[in-house]
Amino acid sequence: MVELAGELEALEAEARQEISAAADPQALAEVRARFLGRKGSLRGLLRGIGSLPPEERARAGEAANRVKDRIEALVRERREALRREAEARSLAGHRLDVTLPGAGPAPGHLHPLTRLMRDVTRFFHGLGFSVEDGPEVETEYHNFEALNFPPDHPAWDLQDTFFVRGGHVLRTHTSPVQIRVMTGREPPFRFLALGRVYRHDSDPTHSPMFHQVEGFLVDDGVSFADLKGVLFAFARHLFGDDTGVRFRAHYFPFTEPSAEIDFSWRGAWLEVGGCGMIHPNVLRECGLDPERYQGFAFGLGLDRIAMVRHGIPHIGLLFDADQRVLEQL
Ligand code: FA5
Repeated sequence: MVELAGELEALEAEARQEISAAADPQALAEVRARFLGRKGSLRGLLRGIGSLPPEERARAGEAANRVKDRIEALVRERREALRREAEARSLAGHRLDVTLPGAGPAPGHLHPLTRLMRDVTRFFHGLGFSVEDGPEVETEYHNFEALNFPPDHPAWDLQDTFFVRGGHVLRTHTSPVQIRVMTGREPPFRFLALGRVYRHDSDPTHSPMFHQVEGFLVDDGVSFADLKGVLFAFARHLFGDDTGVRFRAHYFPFTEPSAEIDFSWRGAWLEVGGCGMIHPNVLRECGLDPERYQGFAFGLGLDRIAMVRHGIPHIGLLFDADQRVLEQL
């Protein structure tokens, strides 16, 4: 019996040492199995109990059970200590800094064309132009006839028109706003009209729906030089002080003389629109005396300007509403 007590004591001391050395729950489970498992050291010791006299057997059994309970308690303690250590390590690794700024929703921004239209409007406000509006479903009269397109003239096809039943079209340009604004009013006029226009047209630089800005000024003594001055100032506002402007003789039924306008952009010429002195027939159609009043008008494509400003290779990218593209603009 004395011998057994000594062996139990040694076993307990050995278990205590190994338990406190177990570095993780897996190692701890192995230590426990080695000492208390079915093939463990304690069972091995107890096998000898059978050879003891019966009165000693019970005491030996009790002593062994006490050792077992103590080892179990040590394992529990160590398991709990390991759990606390792991928790402390995890907390230290995932430290929460409550002073960091929160992840708010990403701020949106205005569409590049909206920004451009606001910029254009602000610039022309500075020159005394105010903004007028017109319908996108327009009468053939305002879109063509009143602008001096002869009826059934092939010029109607120049603009690849979308026809709507009942003498209406989707406006092919912003010029009909000239007619709506000038009719029944007395000059001086200084107006701007911006918005969507439509043409049966589609390729990397042409879209069936696009945007124009129309500017027109009517007064007495207005000349082509005034038109040039305004467009030069506008080009420089848009693209910088070394921007060139080029006028190429052209034909529009509603202006005479007429020109196409190019702005220079990084060494290349970019066709931005058309312009000219408002045709006497148009002034007359609006009830104005062409002997007394002269005016200039211009119509520029805004999408092209937005494309070069942002380096967009295909006009469709402006309208696809692709978040990945718009976020870059
Ligand atoms: C006109 O639309 C005339 N109304 C401009 C004008 C106004 C002339 C006042 C005289 C006086 P044009 O068809 O050239 O002109 O179109 C003007 C500009 O719109 C073009 O230079 C181009 O920049 C743009 N544009 C034309 N078609 C498209 C299209 N399908 N997609 C994108 N931009 C276009």
